[in-house]
Amino acid sequence: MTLFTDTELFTSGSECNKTFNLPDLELMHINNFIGKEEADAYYHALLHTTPWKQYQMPMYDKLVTAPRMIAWYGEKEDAGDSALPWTPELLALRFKIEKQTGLEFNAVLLNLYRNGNDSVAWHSDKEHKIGKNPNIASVIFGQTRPFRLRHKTNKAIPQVEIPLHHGSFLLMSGTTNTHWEHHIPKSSKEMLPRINLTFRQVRLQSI
Ligand SMILES: O=C(O)CCC(=O)C(=O)O
Repeated sequence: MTLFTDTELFTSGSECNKTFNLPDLELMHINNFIGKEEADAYYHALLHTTPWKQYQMPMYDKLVTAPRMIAWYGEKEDAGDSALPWTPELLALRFKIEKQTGLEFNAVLLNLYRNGNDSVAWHSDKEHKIGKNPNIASVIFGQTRPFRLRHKTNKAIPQVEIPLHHGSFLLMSGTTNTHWEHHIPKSSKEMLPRINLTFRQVRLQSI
């Protein structure tokens, strides 16, 4: 796969880390969680060495190809037989996130958005695998894309949009995933690849 690699174009963001005072929403957002040079190195390593796969997702009565590529890592006993073994890069990121949050994670989903056509539709993460009020910790490398959140039932609550920059960190915790959905929209602008890593707490036994 040939992809753009010019990370000089990536911005790490300079705005302050914001707190969001909205019902049922618990977010921790940190810009520059990983410095530019280190973020560039992670971006290149992950882009070129990850065995990216197309993902077939069920939609109504058929399977459709998701508009992004994925890779799934973790211990097989927690994350299932399809999970790849942890790599040194992913373990280093996991430990950094665990230190930041005081939480433990045992699996990570990598998403590759190759360009502006790639996206993720409005959804919340499946509860049967990650528990009712899961903690989901993301690290982002590459193209800044807007991350949108909307309340599932109370449409009077404004949507939230966070531009997630190269090297940034976002934790969704508490009731966020139960009451809010999130989404990365498509864009008609020319876009470089974006890699998102979502660290999760999975328990196969609870299914
Ligand atoms: O790419 C992102 O920031 C979001 C990824 C996501 O929604 C997911 O993996 O469920």
